[in-house]
Amino acid sequence: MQISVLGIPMDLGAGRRGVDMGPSALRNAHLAARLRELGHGVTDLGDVDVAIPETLDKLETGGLVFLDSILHACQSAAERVAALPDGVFPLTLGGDHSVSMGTVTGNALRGKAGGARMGLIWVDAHTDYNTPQSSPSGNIHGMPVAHLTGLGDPHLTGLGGGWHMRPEDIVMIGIRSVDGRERDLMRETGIKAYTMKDVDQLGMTRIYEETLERLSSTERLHVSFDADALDPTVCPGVGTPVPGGLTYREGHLLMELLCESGRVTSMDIVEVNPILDTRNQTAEVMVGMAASLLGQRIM
Ligand code: DIR
Ligand code: MN
Ligand code: MN
Ligand code: MN
Repeated sequence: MQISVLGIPMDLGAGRRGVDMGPSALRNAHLAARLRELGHGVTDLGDVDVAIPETLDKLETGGLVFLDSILHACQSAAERVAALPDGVFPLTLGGDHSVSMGTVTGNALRGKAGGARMGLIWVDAHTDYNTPQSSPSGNIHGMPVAHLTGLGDPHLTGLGGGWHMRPEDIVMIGIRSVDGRERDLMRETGIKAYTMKDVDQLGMTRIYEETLERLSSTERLHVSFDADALDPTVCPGVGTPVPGGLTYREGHLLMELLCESGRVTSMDIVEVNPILDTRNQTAEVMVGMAASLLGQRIM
């Protein structure tokens, strides 16, 4: 397979600095070499241009912090991804999770004017379903899924032209931190969220099987993997660590099974923060997750 790597070095949507260095940390963890070892062709497209926060006025449109610059970076990411030829696997590197408003949109629009019916597997400690109104932090990285489904700030929901995710085409895995009003919004949608309780109780294999069944009428699948889904002992280099996360093996098992499904056509790796990390461990773990999704096997 041909894999195109695209970095979106943006930390404008997060409360803490440093995830703008995520793409660099992932490249340093031998991302391309690991994927080439699996027999893939890898092209690194470099990075999307992202504004430097120190050059910006914090309060932009509508009182949302850095809204204009986030919108611009997401738009560029969406255009770059949408322009990739069919059959290429886009591997997009964040950046904070607001980059996925761009990458998911770009992947849905790829090869299909008006947007494909794409399933979204959101691997995260958080549901990222805040709107500007519900958010206690005001950080846009806690809001991408809401905006992908058309809820929230009109500039951000406008990203895909008229395209939006159907809530029933979204499955979240690893959830253990949801804000009060965000929980109410989640309850009103058809989004399926597998919490850590579900992971403990059902096991990852059953969750995988249910997820595939649930998304069976979509054309293709996108995996958006927030490093904070994994336990902080596995991935310490994240801005909002939450105890009780996915184990190293649960993460790999999910990626291995998704690979076997043959249905995943794109992936994001987001929220890797080298400033908070221990010797680039988090980037190395996340490169391993990408390798498992793209065919690495134990035997
Ligand atoms: C929190 C944290 N729910 C917020 N969200 C994070 O700010 O909206 N998402 N960290 O990854
Ligand atoms: Mn997230
Ligand atoms: Mn998260
Ligand atoms: Mn939209």
